[in-house]
Formats: sequence, structure tokens, C-alpha cells
Amino acid sequence: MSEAMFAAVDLGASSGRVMAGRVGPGTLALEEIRRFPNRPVRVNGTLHWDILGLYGNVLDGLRSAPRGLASVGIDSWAVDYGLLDAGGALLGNPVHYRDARTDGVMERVRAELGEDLLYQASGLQFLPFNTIYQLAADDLSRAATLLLIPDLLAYWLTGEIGAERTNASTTGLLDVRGGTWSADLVDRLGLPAGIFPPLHDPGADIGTLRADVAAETGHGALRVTAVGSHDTASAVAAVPAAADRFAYISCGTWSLVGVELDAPVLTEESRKANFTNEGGVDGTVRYLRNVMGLWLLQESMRTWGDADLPALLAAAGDVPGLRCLIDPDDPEFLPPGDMPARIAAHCRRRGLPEPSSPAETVRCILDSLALAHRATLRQAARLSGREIDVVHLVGGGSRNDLLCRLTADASGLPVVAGPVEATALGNVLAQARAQGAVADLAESRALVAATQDLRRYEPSGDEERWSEAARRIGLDG
Ligand code: LFR
Repeated sequence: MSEAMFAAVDLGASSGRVMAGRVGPGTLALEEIRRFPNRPVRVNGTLHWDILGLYGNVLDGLRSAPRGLASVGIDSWAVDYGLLDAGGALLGNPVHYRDARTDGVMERVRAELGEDLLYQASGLQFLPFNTIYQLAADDLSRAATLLLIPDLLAYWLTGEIGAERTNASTTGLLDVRGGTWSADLVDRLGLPAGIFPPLHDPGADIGTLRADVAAETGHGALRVTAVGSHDTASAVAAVPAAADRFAYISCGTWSLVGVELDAPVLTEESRKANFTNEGGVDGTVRYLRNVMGLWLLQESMRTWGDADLPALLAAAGDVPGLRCLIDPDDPEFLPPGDMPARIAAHCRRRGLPEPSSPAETVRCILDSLALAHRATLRQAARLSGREIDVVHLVGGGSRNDLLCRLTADASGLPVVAGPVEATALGNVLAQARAQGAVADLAESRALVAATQDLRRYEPSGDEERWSEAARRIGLDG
């Protein structure tokens, strides 16, 4: 097959982009068409996504994209949703998963239904913002349809309603074995069963652009194809791994750290370690845990105003390592707000040294993330039985040279960093597969490995130093 061009809409928690991807034999190239910030807005005390602003940017991006696209695919962060009324109109603005409306809800649902029942049904880790807890906190009285964010945008583009399976797997309401909505959980929670749309897999044809959208963007009868619409599913699909024995860290606002399996792990040990079995492309299982990720740095930067990131990272590289440490996954770091102050207070409460400058704070964040990566990689290997020869660190975090190096040193494993745009590449590759331009997952990954810029970091070998630091903050994995 000759070359084909696809558009990828990729919405992250802090920025979105529309990319054009060219795929052909030996070719995989991305061009950025439009990039825009994704800024949550607090209204009447509730933190919302600016969903119309995002959709407007998607339309602008498509308008600027080259003609002759074979299709467009959409992915975004997980768990969040919009509700439609019976006429198909959006009820209210989607709420941000970091909003406080779910405070205490997970604990209540867990107590009522039992942790084991929830885990056996959905295989999902316990995160306070999972869709299941958001729905338990929401008013569903006028809701006719629930659409996860990429499905909502696809609906606006095409008029077609559906739920893409990789993202649906993050709701906590998808049966981890059967891959269908869990009627049992829906029933036990008293949720209206009719709001959950028909499911489809990556590669499915969603529909063509509505006539008004086609006219507005100038794309005629452009097809919208389902991709791994959970951004992490798309990112993992584009990990340039050549064999099975790899782990991945999809590193952006979050670090998603885990392995790819054929079957879920639902043991008690896995539940207690809070590992998740999310759906990947081709029915694979993304067995992983959420590590707080670069959110700690992003939110610190927001507090510092117009700080210069490259200069700060260079300064952090000169700060002596492993002195100030935190447990990055402490729930106190989840909401927005003054991050450097929270980090200092976290250290103070534990009688640990506090960072006293932005450079020390950045070093503290990166050392601590490397320790959390190390612990989670070890747990993933132990709990799944999968041996790990190499760690693929993909996403925006792969640009962070210091974090890549620290992760290799901490884990004692080689780290292959890149591609930066793994999610958009995974999005494009799912579309290319639907067109027959790429055969399967293995061929997709080989194409990524052959065409994208990757860097390899060998571990320095000072394991004992990292083990001692991990013990100090109880992150020994
Ligand atoms: C990463 C991500 C994670 C999910 C979190 C919240 O962008 O999709 O996988 O746990 O955002 O949706």
C-alpha cells in the first residue's frame, strides 16, 4: 500500500494537539498542525474542563490539516465524561477528575460493595476519580447518555454515539473478563443502565463528519476511526518494543508504569498493590499503576509563574541527589494548588530535609519520581511474573534527560527514551491498521523503532544508594 495521511487529535490534561501523520512502507512521520493549552476552569466552586474551547481547537486544527486525509482519530485522558439529555444536548460542562466532588465517595462505595467485588468485576485500581465514583457523586436524573471525552468529541463530529473500549475500561464499570458494561455493578450502584452506549474497539469505523462540520472544516466526507481513545492505550501501542520482556512508563502529567499482558492479574496481592488491568489495543491488558508523574513539576511551575524550565532542570542536575525525598503518590498532591509548599510540608511532617529553592524542589520531584518508577517496575514484574529487560519511557517526560537518567539508575534497568509523541503515533497507527497500511501491533512497533528518535540510558550501577533512599521513604517496592 502506498502512503496515506491521517489526523490525530490528542488531548492531554495540560495541552492538546492536532497532528497529521504520514504512514507507508518504512514511513511514519508526524507533523504538528495545531497545539493549544488545556486549562481547567473553576466555576461556582467546581473545576471543569473547557470542553467547547477544546472542541473549537479541534475544529481549527482540522481546518488547517492537509486535504486528502484517510481518516481522523481522537484520544484523550481517561475517566471524565459528558452527559447528554434525551435530545442529545450536553448537560452541563464536564467536571475535571481533580475536582473535590468525589472526596470520600470511593471510600463509601468501597465500603458498600467491597473492594474484592469491585476488583474482581472491573480489575481497576482504586483511584478516587474513576468514573464509577464520579457517577456516584453526580446528578443523573436528566441523563440519557454518558460519553467519555473522546466519544463526546466524536459524537459532535459525526452525530454517532458509542463507547471505545480501552477508555471504557478506565470507568470501573467494564467487566474485565467479558469486555462489556458490568450490568451487575451498574445495578448494585443504582445507575441508569440505559446511559451506557454500545461498545466498540480501536479500528472501528465511527462515521463520517456531519455535513455542517465537513463544511466548516473543509474536509468533505472525512471518516472518524476509533483508536485507542484512552491516551495511555495509544501511547503503549506505540512503544518501540521488539519483544515481550519490556516495561513501559508513559510519562506526562501522570507516569503510567507497567507491563503488557494477555490476561488480567486479579490476585489479592495485586489489588492491595493497587495495580490496574486497563484495556489495550488488540485485547491486551495494560497492567500498570498510576504514579503521580510530572504533575508535581507542572503544578510547581504554575506556582512559580514564569520560571524557565530548561534552566531549572539544569540547576536541578547540579543539586546533590537523593537528599530531599517525598512519596509522590501521597493523595495530598492530587488536587491543584501550591505544590512547592505542599512538598516542603510533606518533608517537614516526616522529619525529612525540605527543599529550600526551586532547583532543590525540582530535584526532589525527579529523584522521588525515579524511586516511584523503580518501586512500581519491581512490583509489576513480581505481581505479573513478567521479566523485564528494558524500560521504554515514552511521552513528554522522555524529553526530560535527568528523569530518564535517574529512572535508569534507580531501576537498574536500561531505559529507552522516546518517542515524545507516542500517543499521537499510536493514534495514527490504529487508523493505519484499520486501512490495512500496517499489519499488526508488532509491525506498528517496529515502524516506530525504525523511524523515531530514541535515546538509550544505561543504569550507573549504584543500586545500594537507591535502595537505601527507597527504604528511607518506604518506597522499596
Ligand atoms: C494519562 C491518563 C491516565 C489516567 C489519567 C486520568 O493522561 O489518561 O492514564 O489515569 O490520565 O484520566
